Amino acid sequence: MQPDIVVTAPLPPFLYDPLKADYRCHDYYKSSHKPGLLAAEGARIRGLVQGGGTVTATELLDALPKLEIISVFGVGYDGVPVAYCKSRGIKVTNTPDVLTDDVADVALGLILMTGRGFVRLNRFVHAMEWEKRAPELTTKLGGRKVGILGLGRIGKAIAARTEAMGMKIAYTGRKPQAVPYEFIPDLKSLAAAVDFLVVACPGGAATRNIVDAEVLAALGKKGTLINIARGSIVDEGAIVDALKSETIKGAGLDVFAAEPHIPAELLSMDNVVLLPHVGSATRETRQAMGDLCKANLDAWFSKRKVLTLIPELM
Ligand code: 8YV
Repeated sequence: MQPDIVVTAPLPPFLYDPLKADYRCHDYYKSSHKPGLLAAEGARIRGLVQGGGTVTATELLDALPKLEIISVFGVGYDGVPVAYCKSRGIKVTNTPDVLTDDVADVALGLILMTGRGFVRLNRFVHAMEWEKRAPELTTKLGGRKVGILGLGRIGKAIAARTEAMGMKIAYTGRKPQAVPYEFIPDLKSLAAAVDFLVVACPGGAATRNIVDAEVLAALGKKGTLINIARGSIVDEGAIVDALKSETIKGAGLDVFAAEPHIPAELLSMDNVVLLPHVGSATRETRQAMGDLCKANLDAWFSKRKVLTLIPELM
């Protein structure tokens, strides 16, 4: 008999269709009567599929007494109550590695777009301004310093890309690593030392709003904030204030606190580049993420094994 699984996020057809072929899927995300769905099917459900940013409430998991595995379609699992899952022996898997390069490309793109003013200059050409005057001069990136908050797989891929452009690299994190980059233990000091502060650490309670008004003040007028990780890590009100008061030079943001909502003030600013959370959004990578998300479920239900268990549960 096909295992019952519940789906709590919108999934692309290249993941959802194969899931439907092998599992009895219950679409909690689209359901207009969620309590009814849980009452009717909850006791049978053995798997849950969610997105990277999806917040899974423990109340939902309480209604799934037979749940064995949560397979996250994404690398971030900040929306999963990990301690709760551990206590119930629920496996949690994610999709690391397959998206690392694409997310790092977006960070590099945001550095180029903000530092070299490419988005503003693109608008300049479209508005026929070039016919009237010379384009602005921007900032040379070679020799500038990038500070990476969270030197994990994605942070390291960002370091490799920016290093190739002749930029200097510093980083902060829980501990120094065996890498040829400068370790600065404290986030505020890192911000003070760099031209681009790149947020690349996991979201969740431990990192909520750690990039706050003080860190942004330390980044200062020379500095640009880049975020490709989670909106929750940066105090969004503080970014708006810092940009409005020109406390920082600019920002390149792919992630936001309440996606897809973006604070109106950010939309009208010229020194901000905004993307709609597209770090992993290439056909190739989303397919690979979908394949891995399903492969984790398949391995669990056929062999009681998973491929990419999250580190906290290892
Ligand atoms: C995806 C992400 O947009 O991997 C993550 O943690 O945030 C993104 O790659 C998301 O997971 C799709 O559900």
